[in-house]
Amino acid sequence: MSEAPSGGTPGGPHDAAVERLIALVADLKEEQCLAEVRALLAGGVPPTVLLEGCIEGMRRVGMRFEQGEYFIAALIMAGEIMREATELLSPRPDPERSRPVPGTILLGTIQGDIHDLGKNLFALLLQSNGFEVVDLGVDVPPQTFLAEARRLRPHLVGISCVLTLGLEHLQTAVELLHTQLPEPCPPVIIGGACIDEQISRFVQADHWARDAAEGVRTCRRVIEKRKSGL
Ligand code: B12
Repeated sequence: MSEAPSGGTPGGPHDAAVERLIALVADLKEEQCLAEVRALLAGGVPPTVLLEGCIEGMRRVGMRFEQGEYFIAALIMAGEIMREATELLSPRPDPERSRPVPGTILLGTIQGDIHDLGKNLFALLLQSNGFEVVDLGVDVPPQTFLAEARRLRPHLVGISCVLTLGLEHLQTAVELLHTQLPEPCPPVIIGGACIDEQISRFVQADHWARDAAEGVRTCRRVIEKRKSGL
């Protein structure tokens, strides 16, 4: 498999620095990695570029795990590095952008899955764009998504699914949300490492997003459309 960064602009001004960061995450060099993040931030590299680098590093950790080079302890370590890096890189709420409250998103990671770094990143990005987020946490059963959607009447329901093992529950959750709520039922947006266009169609989600930033843009678009009655 190729080791090229999945995001960003190849040949961009920060390429070398981001490559260094990716390698530090992939090699699980916690202290050096966080020091690099701080230094690059101070040097003016945009947080989004650094986050993409960290995510690419995590992807490489996953590949090494698949190839038998890393074991579960490495995934735990990588999770910790990502959590700390995310803290450093978290977008702060921007009062300018958050003036018209865009809406409420009910969010959680599907049953059987305890991966939450991607979900948390999506929640942070939503909040920094003025959305209200109700986070149900991880390992959330389909029935809980339904019960909370019925109670809270959110504008959208966001479900994170990183493990392929979660797909069956994801499909059930989408079906329950589509069939058991009074009209207009909230659209469902899904995301996570195992989600793509094909999976999204298979589980009949209304929307899917490749990454958290695309997810936020989709939520905004969907809510604006609904509000303007389109
Ligand atoms: C860190 C990690 C862990 C940590 C998680 C820590 C945590 N708090 O989340 C721990 C150690 C707990 C873990 C456990 C396991 N893991 Co793991 N893990 C990873 C790893 C290395 C990184 C995941 C990650 O956080 N990435 C960074 C985040 C930011 O990326 P992300 O989740 O994709 O999120 C982005 C987008 O997808 C999107 N997004 C995410 N959610 C949502 C939701 C919505 C609505 C939207 C719009 C967008 C969105 O936004 C994010 C930012 O753009 C991946 C490798 C990989 N390639 O992903 C393996 C990986 C996901 N794990 C894997 C496996 C197999 C496991 C275990 C089964 C291992 C085991 N034998 O026990 C267990 C399962 C535990 C469970 N029941 O969930 C496999 C999954 C294979 C599969 N397809 O099912 C992977 C792919 C590794 C591999 N290549 O084999 N893991």
